[in-house]
Amino acid sequence: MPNIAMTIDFYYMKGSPPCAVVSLIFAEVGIESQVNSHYVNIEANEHLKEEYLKINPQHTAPTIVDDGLVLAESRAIAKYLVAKYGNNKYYPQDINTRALIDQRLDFDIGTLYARLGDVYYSLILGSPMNENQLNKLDDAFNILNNTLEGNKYAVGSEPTLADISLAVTVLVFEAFKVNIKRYNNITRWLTLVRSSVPKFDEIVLNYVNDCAQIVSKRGKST
Ligand SMILES: N[C@@H](CCC(=O)N[C@@H](CS)C(=O)NCC(=O)O)C(=O)O
Repeated sequence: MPNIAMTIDFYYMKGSPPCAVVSLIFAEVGIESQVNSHYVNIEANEHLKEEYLKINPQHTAPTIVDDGLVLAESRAIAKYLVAKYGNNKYYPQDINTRALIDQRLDFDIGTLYARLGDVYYSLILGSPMNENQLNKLDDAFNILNNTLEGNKYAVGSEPTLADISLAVTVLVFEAFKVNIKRYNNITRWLTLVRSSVPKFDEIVLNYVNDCAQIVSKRGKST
């Protein structure tokens, strides 16, 4: 286990895919036992309380505080933890490999996960997905499916942060009953990532189940 002097404070929300990415990285780099988790209850608006805004004015989770460093944004946190505690396993130092990993991470957060957000908000507001949203979703899946054509993982022949990040997003889509089976490469790759990143299912499925419950609960109450 990497030697860390202090505990890392981890502010998280239930059912949050970005928090799932960070939780999984804690486990993968072997520092889970040194993490001090703080649940931020979004339903009680705890993320908007002064105390939390002092830590993260962006009022999002995940946020970590590690030896005085305050960091928000799940993918930035993931890169930091892997670089600091994981000897760059999942984020190799080769410039071209990193550039491609960064590209996939940006595609995830800016396109695939963003489109998941559109679907998610429609669902919790109780409105059906409109055709434009569905076409955009299909477009994002096709881009990922094409990226994976002839490739074992999202970048290269070993799992990286790109796979962890994208696979969490795709698994959440599945929980929303989006049928991913017709995207052959994604289906094949998701199975591989789930079996080759040791704690993937153990950590991520809890978040996915909570996320699905929140959607069905809020969908019904509107
Ligand atoms: N891009 C951010 C998104 C984080 C995010 O939006 N988290 C949600 C929970 S899933 C949140 O904190 N929502 C409360 C808010 O935005 O005020 C990341 O990857 O960390």
